[in-house]
Amino acid sequence: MLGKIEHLGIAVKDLDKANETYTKLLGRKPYKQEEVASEHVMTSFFMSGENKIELLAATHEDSAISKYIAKRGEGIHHVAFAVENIYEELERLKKEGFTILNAEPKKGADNKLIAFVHPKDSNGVLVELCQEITE
Ligand code: CMX
Repeated sequence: MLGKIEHLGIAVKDLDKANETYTKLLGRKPYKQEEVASEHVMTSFFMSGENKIELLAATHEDSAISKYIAKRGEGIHHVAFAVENIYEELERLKKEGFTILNAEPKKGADNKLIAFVHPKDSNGVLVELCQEITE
């Protein structure tokens, strides 16, 4: 079973400008900025109450974020759900017929193991599973 919404991912063209906008909007600064080289993204994270927002900007033209913005413009890119055991959940979702975009979970931003479900299988929403890395 999936847990709480861990964060919302928002695709942005210019991370510095978006940081300024979201700092004004939320009334607080990002608590961290982190590059995920394997995904060709630079991210920044904000808390709003108990909720987390991730801004994502492409660092390379091959990034999923560049393609997304070229096709659909800036906006909500993915919804991430916390899971306790990502391997078990991926097996469950595969059996349910969802297309998993990663052969294996991989290390994402903010100390998480992550994997994605194809948006075509979830009503146009890219779903991310994320499990806290504890060791
Ligand atoms: N949400 C909803 N739909 C999306 C989407 C998204 N984030 N990204 C792409 N799509 C749609 C496209 O609009 C397109 O729809 P149409 O067929 O109706 O035109 C379709 O999916 C195919 O899109 P595409 O541009 O041809 O892109 P690809 O098929 O090459 O890749 C996807 C799409 C989702 C498989 C790929 O982006 C992916 O593997 N994403 C997971 C990894 C990722 O997003 N990494 C960046 C974030 C990393 C992080 O959070 O750290």
